[in-house]
Amino acid sequence: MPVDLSLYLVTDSTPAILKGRDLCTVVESALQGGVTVVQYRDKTNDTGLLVETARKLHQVTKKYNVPLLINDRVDVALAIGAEGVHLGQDDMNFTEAKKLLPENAIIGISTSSVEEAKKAVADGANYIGIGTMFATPTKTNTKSVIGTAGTQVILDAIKDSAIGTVAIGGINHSNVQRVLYQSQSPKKALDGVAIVSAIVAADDPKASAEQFVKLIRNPPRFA
Ligand code: TZP
Ligand code: MG
Repeated sequence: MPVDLSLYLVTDSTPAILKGRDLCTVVESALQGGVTVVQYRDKTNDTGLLVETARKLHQVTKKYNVPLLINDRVDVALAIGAEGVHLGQDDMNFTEAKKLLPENAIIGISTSSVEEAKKAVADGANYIGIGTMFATPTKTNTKSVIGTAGTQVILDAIKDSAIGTVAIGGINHSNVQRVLYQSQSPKKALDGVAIVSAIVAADDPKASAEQFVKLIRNPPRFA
């Protein structure tokens, strides 16, 4: 079963974004609003805490039949039986992760260039995250901001592949339709958008996710 990447939630436990709320509650609210994938992204080195939180999140995502992917940490994904992992260019490489994870695990790779995207396709990744779309305070150490034009170049380079594609970085209600519309290459569309702050930091994560779902389903009103 291919993953529905259309509204991909990436979590963030930093106080500026989570604002003291309980992560599982925020994620459940976002799931009620229509999020289709959840990536648990937490840069703490506290492995015990990561496993504990991932396990709690998994209880929630399973209720909604939505895959839970773990950022960076193949060991945590294995420990809790998550549906997959999301790996950056500096994390464990695809081949090593593939060897460790169950056959049907989902493996996504962060890419910001044609070269990285082509490698992910050749490796057999399930999907790529493409970005950074727009500069964002949520992640300031990004290699590059590539915008809709850069995203289009990457999509064009992998148009013959069935790999999933999701854009990330600075995406919100005001620009999501432009992102989806202007990034398309003639033969390869984005399958979805990955969002952190516009959902996790929202006063009402459910309402925010619902609004994204509406905007994603309705074709953009501009050319
Ligand atoms: N990778 C590239 S940008 C980014 C990540 C994890 C953060 C995106 O966060 P936001 O709040 O949706 O801009
Ligand atoms: Mg990483």
